[in-house]
Amino acid sequence: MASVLVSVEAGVETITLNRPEKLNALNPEMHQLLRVGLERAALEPAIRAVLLTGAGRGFCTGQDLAERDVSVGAAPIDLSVSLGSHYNPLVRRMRALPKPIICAVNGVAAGAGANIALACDIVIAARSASFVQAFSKLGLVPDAGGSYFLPRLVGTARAMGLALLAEKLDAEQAAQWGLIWKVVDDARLAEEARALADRLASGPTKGYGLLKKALYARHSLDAQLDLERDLQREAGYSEDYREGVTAFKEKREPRFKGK
Ligand code: LHQ
Repeated sequence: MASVLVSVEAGVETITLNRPEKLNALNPEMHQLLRVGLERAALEPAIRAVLLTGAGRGFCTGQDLAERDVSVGAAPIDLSVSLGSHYNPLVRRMRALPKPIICAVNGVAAGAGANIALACDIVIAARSASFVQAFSKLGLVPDAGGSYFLPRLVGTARAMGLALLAEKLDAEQAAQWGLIWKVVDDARLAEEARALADRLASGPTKGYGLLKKALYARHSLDAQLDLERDLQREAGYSEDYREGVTAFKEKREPRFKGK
């Protein structure tokens, strides 16, 4: 079985991290498969939403620590190499994908695994799932976007506590703090995540891509207003805008084509 499974059904590309015996800790092969999966999502118009999840009892525990030789006498490891070649391009690719990415956090999300979840556009978690900024336990700093996402999502005080203490934050608390969108019962996670993905995959895909650009931009109000104007111009030229307005006037549900 591949260490990352990719399947496409009804406009949704599902990417499943699949090394359950290691709680889906990431190795170079997984990064490569993730890259291919996300590139496919970017290129294929038939894919209108991505659903990211993990197999087994973990979502992802970040970098595979077994790959790091830290024995006495071993050469020091330049960790910037794997950030530069794998993690940073992954997070950039996720944020730049002009289609929504839903993350279904099925279990523990630790280290870079937690922050890859936070890089998704909507995160729903099983009640038994948890988030751990495990980095400081290893003497490291939050990476894979963590130092950016955490203070913005939960404020500096909570971000600091999470990063310094590296304690597990349960899914319920994560939702209460605004780190994630919502929590569902374990038995309902797959179904709820799929329903969300289906809903987004039948939405105005072009508009979603533009709204990602707007919400992830970090500008002054002045520059943001200009950006909104430019993105709205583009959104207004879409077929889906016509359909949305027509459906409103005809008092029916819109049938978006994603164009
Ligand atoms: C693992 C891992 C793992 C290998 C569980 N590696 N085997 C990014 C890029 C570039 C540079 C450097 O850093 C980074 C950032 C990072 O992501 S560094 C890694 C950060 N992650 C961690 O520190 C998490 C390490 N894992 C844990 O602390 C525990 O596994 C947690 C608390 C997540 C879960 O604990 P348990 O439920 O008790 O499970 P377990 O520890 O027994 O894990 C099950 C197996 O998975 C076990 O293998 P084994 O062969 O003994 O059954 C673990 O060794 C393995 N595993 N995470 N990251």
